[in-house]
Amino acid sequence: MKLNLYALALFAASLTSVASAATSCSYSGEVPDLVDITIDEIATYLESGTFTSVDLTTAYLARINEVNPILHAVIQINPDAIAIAAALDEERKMNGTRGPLHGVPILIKDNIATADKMNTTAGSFALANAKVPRDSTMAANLRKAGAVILGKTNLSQWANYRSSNSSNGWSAVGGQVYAAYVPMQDPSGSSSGSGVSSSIGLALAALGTETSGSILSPSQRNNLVGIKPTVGLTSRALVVPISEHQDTIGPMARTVKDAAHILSAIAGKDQYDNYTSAIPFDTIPDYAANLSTCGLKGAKIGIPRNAISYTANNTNAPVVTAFNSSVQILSSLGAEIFDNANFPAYAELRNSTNSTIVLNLDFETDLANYFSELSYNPQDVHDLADLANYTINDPREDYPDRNIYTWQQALNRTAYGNTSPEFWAAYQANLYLGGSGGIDGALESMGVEGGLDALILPTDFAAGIAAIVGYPVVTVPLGFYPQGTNVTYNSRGDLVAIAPNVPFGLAFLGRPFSEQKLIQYAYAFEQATLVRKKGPKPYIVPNVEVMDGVA
Ligand SMILES: *[C@@H]1O[C@H](CO)[C@@H](O)[C@H](O)[C@H]1NC(C)=O
Ligand SMILES: *[C@@H]1O[C@H](CO)[C@@H](O)[C@H](O)[C@H]1NC(C)=O
Ligand SMILES: *[C@@H]1O[C@H](CO)[C@@H](O)[C@H](O)[C@H]1NC(C)=O
Ligand SMILES: *[C@@H]1O[C@H](CO)[C@@H](O)[C@H](O)[C@H]1NC(C)=O
Ligand SMILES: *[C@@H]1O[C@H](CO)[C@@H](O)[C@H](O)[C@H]1NC(C)=O
Ligand SMILES: *[C@@H]1O[C@H](CO)[C@@H](O)[C@H](O)[C@H]1NC(C)=O
Ligand SMILES: *[C@@H]1O[C@H](CO)[C@@H](O)[C@H](O)[C@H]1NC(C)=O
Ligand SMILES: *[C@@H]1O[C@H](CO)[C@@H](O)[C@H](O)[C@H]1NC(C)=O
Ligand SMILES: *[C@@H]1O[C@H](CO)[C@@H](O)[C@H](O)[C@H]1NC(C)=O
Ligand SMILES: *[C@@H]1O[C@H](CO)[C@@H](O)[C@H](O)[C@H]1NC(C)=O
Ligand SMILES: *[C@@H]1O[C@H](CO)[C@@H](O)[C@H](O)[C@H]1NC(C)=O
Ligand SMILES: CC(=O)N[C@H]1CO[C@H](CO)[C@@H](O)[C@@H]1O
Repeated sequence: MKLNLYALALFAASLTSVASAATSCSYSGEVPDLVDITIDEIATYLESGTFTSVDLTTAYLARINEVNPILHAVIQINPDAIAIAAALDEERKMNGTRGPLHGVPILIKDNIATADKMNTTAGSFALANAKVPRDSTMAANLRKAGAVILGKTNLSQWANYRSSNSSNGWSAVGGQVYAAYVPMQDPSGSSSGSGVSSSIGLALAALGTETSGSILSPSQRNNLVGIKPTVGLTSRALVVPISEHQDTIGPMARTVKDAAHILSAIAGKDQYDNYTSAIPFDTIPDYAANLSTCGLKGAKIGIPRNAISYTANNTNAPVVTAFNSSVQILSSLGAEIFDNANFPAYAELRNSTNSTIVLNLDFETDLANYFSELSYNPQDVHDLADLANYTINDPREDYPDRNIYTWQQALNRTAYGNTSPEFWAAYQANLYLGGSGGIDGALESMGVEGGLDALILPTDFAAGIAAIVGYPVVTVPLGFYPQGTNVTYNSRGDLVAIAPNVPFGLAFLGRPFSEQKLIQYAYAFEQATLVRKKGPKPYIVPNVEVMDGVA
């Protein structure tokens, strides 16, 4: 592997210095490095026969073997990956291509179930060797599009719904994930391994899941584009849940266009998840088509400045500075900016514990439903009480050091589950706080006919309000903490949370099912800034490249 300490030391890191840094181009020959290659490029090379899907899959597996002993980003490799790639190569020869994902290796988070030789554990031994009756719809949709499911990514155990004393990216089954921009870097979570894998090319990209921030946050910390789709655009069937009202599955990729290709492949109505019946169109858009560098022209973009004022502090000051510079860039690209498009009830939202109630009660119901769907349940765990007991008694689960505070909070409630009256009141309050008191309120606040098109925020501040109403957010690289930033650690003191060269993002928020617009805006911003390409490089990147194995 390359330990890129030179790059780490060299690069200055404010948005302005990033924008003026020389374009680095580290290709050796015609084919781009796997840390940079895109889906469209892979499709061209597979079509021309420059390399095969077997070559590509072999290279990614070697890359995982190089760095996983240090980064623990991948929890499990699909033992059938090469055979699947070979079949897809054969099919391409005989019958042509299924589409842009044909033969492309993708990793999926270990809470997205597959009915194959792999485990789906959410990082817990409580689910070791459990079986599901069929693939999750996400896995099935990827396979249908021709993707090679290369393996599963490590994660914050139970998607970070267990402990008040754990660390991002830790799971009992997979160990501790580290990100690749700074040694010992906090990968954020809970889609930690998905973020790290995508950032250094352990697969073309990865799927993550989000309840509140679990795609957006690791995407920004790993210098990625992350799409957190509207709840209901992507099916949650046979995905280990937290909350049916907030959970959603989306792509984490190095470019907007790659993320868009993957979203088109996974989105759609599903008989196994009736929230998908809210999708307002009959055919899923080709989100990667028609992307234009002029895509921000005429877009009406609001800034909920009150959310920034409430959240800004000394630590995140460089993020706010870069955000303010990005507003100039959006203007210069033709966007019409509306500052102080504030969230009307933001002060109430910050006082509210309604979201804790919704998640506690949804988790009880939805977790029990997931267990009930297993076709083989070797640990005989059926509900949250069983899971708490299991976790306390299996020393590999690292209890009591990593406590089960969140579960105890849920079990301590007098109400049980999401059909209780307490649940409904809290959920209705959330719909107000995130909707007319939140995102809808901000979009309508400027007296513009039809409302604004979207809102922007630093990704740091964007997840919570969209989470409680299930609205979409797209994050795109914005900048890096500059040299001179004080190093801060996570609460356990074992991960570097903030330091020079740690990446952060810009978030576009919008109405339900407005992904096409948000993707278009993110694309225009990405193409104008190329923050990921021009900024500091990861300190650790695997060496193996696809052409190494091609005779
Ligand atoms: C090609 O398509 C035909 C007709 O759909 C199918 O029977 C055959 O199995 C396909 N071949 C491969 C290699 O997938
Ligand atoms: C599933 O996970 C358990 C626990 O880590 C492990 O013992 C078992 O070998 C795994 N199964 C496969 C097929 O990887
Ligand atoms: C969706 O499915 C769940 C469980 O299968 C059921 O309880 C609920 O009533 C359904 N909702 C709608 C809107 O059909
Ligand atoms: C988008 O792209 C498709 C296919 O490339 C094309 O048929 C369609 O007309 C385009 N739509 C718009 C609105 O530009
Ligand atoms: C500053 O705000 C960030 C969110 O951007 C938060 O994670 C962090 O804990 C805050 N730091 C302090 C010292 O309050
Ligand atoms: C938020 O809580 C504080 C402290 O309890 C209280 O003083 C304040 O009025 C509350 N604000 C709103 C908007 O509810
Ligand atoms: C839930 O939100 C509503 C609306 O802001 C508020 O009146 C209520 O106090 C909140 N409840 C809790 C438990 O935070
Ligand atoms: C708790 O777990 C232990 C050990 O796994 C088991 O023997 C016991 O029966 C469980 N208790 C309950 C109440 O489920
Ligand atoms: C939290 O974890 C730290 C680090 O392992 C440990 O020292 C501490 O005792 C734990 N705290 C609690 C309350 O469990
Ligand atoms: C749950 O209730 C027990 C017993 O009253 C208490 O000791 C504990 O602190 C509570 N835990 C949480 C997370 O609320
Ligand atoms: C870093 O920490 C020192 C000591 O706490 C403080 O004086 C200084 O202002 C901090 N620098 C930045 C850039 O926050
Ligand atoms: C594929 C892989 O590298 N899996 C590893 C995940 O992490 C556990 C615990 O650190 C290892 O035992 C596995 O080998």
